[in-house]
Amino acid sequence: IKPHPLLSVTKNERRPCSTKAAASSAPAFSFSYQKFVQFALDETKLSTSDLIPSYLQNDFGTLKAVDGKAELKMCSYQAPKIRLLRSLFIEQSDGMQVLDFAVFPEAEFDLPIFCANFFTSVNTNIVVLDLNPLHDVMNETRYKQKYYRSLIPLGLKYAECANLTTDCMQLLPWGGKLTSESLKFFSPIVIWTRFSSSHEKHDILFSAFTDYYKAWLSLMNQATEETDASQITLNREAQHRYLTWRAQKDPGYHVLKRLIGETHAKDVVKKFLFHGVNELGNKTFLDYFPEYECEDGSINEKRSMVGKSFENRPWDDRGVFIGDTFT
Ligand code: BLA
Repeated sequence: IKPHPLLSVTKNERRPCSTKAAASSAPAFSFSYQKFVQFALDETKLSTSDLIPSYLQNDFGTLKAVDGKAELKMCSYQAPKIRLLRSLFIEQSDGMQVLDFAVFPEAEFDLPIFCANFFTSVNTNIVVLDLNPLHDVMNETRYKQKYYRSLIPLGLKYAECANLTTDCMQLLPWGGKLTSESLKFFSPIVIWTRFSSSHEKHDILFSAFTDYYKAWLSLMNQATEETDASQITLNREAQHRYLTWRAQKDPGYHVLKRLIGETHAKDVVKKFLFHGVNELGNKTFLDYFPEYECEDGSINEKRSMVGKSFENRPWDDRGVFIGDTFT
């Protein structure tokens, strides 16, 4: 069997902006998500000459964890079609690393939201990489066709192998059951995977990140501004609903709370990571997700009301949803 071409990805060891090499107590091999951020920034600048720092940079830069063992580095930008491009990179001396990188379009564009969420600990990596759909891709075909039809081969490159021949292997296989509600925010090309760290896997992940990011930039370059006010309102509300979900239920929150305490964690989530949750709309979490309401009117702390499901990838190789439908 020929080795898969992606298994010999060339190493790109450029050091990004303000990053020093990994801490001295870094794990067996040194690897850093910071190069992902640098790639994305360089590539965005090639696509849009108008990328400028966001005013959020004044309040969200570098933070030290309360125990002094981890550092959080945040950066944020905007551009004519980009409401917010922001990145949170966390590095802890025991080898834990986190990247939360997202790009949110302006409401005049119905572009997907670029989403890269990577959590690495000594034992495991938890990865979500996707162009999260702004609108429904399960029941409506128009939006799905508009953005994902041409991207299905890209999804298959990393997630599938069933129909390929000799060099077939699943590079980033489906990560198993997940919070059922999350799936509605994912696209047919989502990469949801878990793996133990290795050079190979991290190289493949970098390759997937660069491919997905270039695909997103190309959609952005082609996107034309919506002028119909009611469509812009729909886009804005869809983005607000997405931000509301993530600001309330993101699995990263508990890690942030442990690192920087509850007050800072809430600020980072609501004012930085999911900035817009207080600005783009007035609806509350329970307006969007009423099934989370407790008898006393508070929000259920559980991440999922439905439970976990989707043991296997619930899209076929044409991007048709084949999972059980759920409410
Ligand atoms: C786990 N993170 C997960 C899981 C998903 C995501 C799907 C698997 C657990 C689950 O079923 O929910 C990611 N979920 C997402 C994303 C969306 C979503 C991106 O709904 C978007 C709509 N993860 C981070 C950050 C940290 C992090 C920044 O993105 C830490 C600061 C940690 N994620 C983290 C941890 C777990 C996890 C520790 C395992 C714990 C758990 O399963 O709850």
